[in-house]
Amino acid sequence: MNLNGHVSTGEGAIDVTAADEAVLLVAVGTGYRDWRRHPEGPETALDEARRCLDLVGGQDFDQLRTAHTADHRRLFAYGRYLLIASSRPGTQPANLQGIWNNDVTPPWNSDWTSNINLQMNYWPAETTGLAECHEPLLDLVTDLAEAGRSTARAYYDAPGWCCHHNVDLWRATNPVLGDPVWAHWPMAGPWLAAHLWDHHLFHGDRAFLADRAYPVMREAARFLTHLLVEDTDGTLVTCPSTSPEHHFRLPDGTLAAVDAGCTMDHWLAAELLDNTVAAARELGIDHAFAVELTRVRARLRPPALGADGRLLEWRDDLPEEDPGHRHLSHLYGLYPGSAVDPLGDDSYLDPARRALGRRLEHGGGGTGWSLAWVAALAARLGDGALAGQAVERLLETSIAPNLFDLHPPQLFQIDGNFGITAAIAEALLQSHNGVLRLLPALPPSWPSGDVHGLRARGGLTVGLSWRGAC
Ligand code: FUC
Repeated sequence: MNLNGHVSTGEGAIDVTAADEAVLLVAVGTGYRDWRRHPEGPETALDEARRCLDLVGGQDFDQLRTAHTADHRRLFAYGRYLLIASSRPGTQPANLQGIWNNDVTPPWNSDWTSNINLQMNYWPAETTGLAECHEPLLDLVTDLAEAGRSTARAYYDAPGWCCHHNVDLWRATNPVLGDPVWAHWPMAGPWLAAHLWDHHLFHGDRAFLADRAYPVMREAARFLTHLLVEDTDGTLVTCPSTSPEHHFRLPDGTLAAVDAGCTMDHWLAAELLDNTVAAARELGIDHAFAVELTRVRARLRPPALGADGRLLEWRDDLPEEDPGHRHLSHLYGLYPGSAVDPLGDDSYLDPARRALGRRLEHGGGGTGWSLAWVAALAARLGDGALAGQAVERLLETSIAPNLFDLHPPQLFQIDGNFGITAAIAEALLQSHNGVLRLLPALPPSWPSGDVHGLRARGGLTVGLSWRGAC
C-alpha cells in the first residue's frame, strides 16, 4: 500500500495521485460568538476550522477513529449516542433535528420549541448518566433568564424573566406572531428552570445551586407571581393562560385558546414555587421571599376534574378541539413533573390515568414525541404494559430506517428519540420524590434484561439484571 501519495487542490476539485487511500478531514467554523454580538466575518470561521484541523493534524485515520470510539464508548447506547454527538459542553443545545438537519429551510426552522420539544431532548440527560451533555441546555436557560427580563417588562410590566414557545440562537423570548394557542404561552421559564433544579438533585453541587440554578429560579418565580391573579373564589390562577397548542370549544361552537389557570400552569407554578422555596432554604438565604412564595403556593387553585373523574385540561369541562391531541400538557404533574406519585401524593393518580386513557382512546400519541411522552407517563403510572406498547408503537409507526424519530407525515424530529430513551430509563429506574424505585414499570415483553449506568437523584449510579420478571 502506498501511503505517500500526492494531493493537489484546484478549481473545485481535490486530486489524489499515487495513493491507495485518502483521508479527508473536514472542519467547519462559524463567526457566531454569542447571542449578544453580531457574527464575526468569514476569516474567523476559517481560523476556527483551521484550529480544529491543527488539533487532529498528524494523526492517521485509525488513531482518529480510535479516539472517537473511546470518547463515545465512555458514554454510549443509541439514544445516548444522539445526545453525545449533538450536545457537549460549549456547544448549542440539540435542536429539533439535533445536528442532523439537511435542509436549507428545515421543519420549524430547526429551532428550539420550548413548550415540550426542547425539554424532551434533555429528558434522558441526567437519568442515563449524560450530565455533561445537559450543560448546553443549562447554559441556554441562563442566557434566557437574562434575555427574558426585557420581555417580562415589555409585555407584562413584570419583574423577573419569561420565555414563550420559541427560542433561537439569539435568545428570543417574546411571543411570536400568530394564534395565541401556541404564541401566547409565557410558561417556558418555569419548565426550563426545573432542569437546573433537577440537575442539582442529581449532583448536589451547592455552588451550582447558588450561582447558576437559584438566580434563574428566583427570577422565574418573581415573574410567575406577577402573572397570578385572584379568581372569584379567592384562589390564584395564571392569567391569561393557554394549554400548549390545544383549543377548546365554547358553548356556541367556536374554538378558543385563552383561559385562566390551565392545568399545566398549575403544575408548573406549584413546582417552581416549591423548588424555589426548597433552594432558598437549602442555601439559607431569602427567608422572607421564601415565606411569601409559600403563601402564594398555598393559594394556587387545584386542577379541576370532569364529571367522569378525569383530570381536566382547562378550568371547565369544555369539549376539546381534538380529544386525541398530541400534547399531554395537563399531565405534566405526572411526568416530567413529580407532583402525582403512586407512592406519594396520589390524589390525582386516577384522574391522570383517566385523562391519558381518554387521549389514547381518541388516537393520541400520533407523533413520535407524543408517543414517547405516553411511554414516560405510563412508566410513572407503574403501567409496564402501556409503557411497552408505546415503545413498540413508536418503533412500528414513527421511526425511519436509520432509527431517527419521525413526526407525521415523514419529518425527522429528534425529540422522540430522546423522549423514548428517557421513557425506557424511567420504566427501569425512578428516583423522584426521594424514593429509589427499581423496575417500577417493566413491560411484560422484557422478562429478562440488564441495564448499566443509569443515574438516580442523590448521585447514585445503578445497574440492574433481572430474569423471568414478568
Ligand atoms: C410543536 C408541536 C409540533 C412540532 C413542533 C416542532 O409545535 O406541536 O407537533 O413538534 O412543536
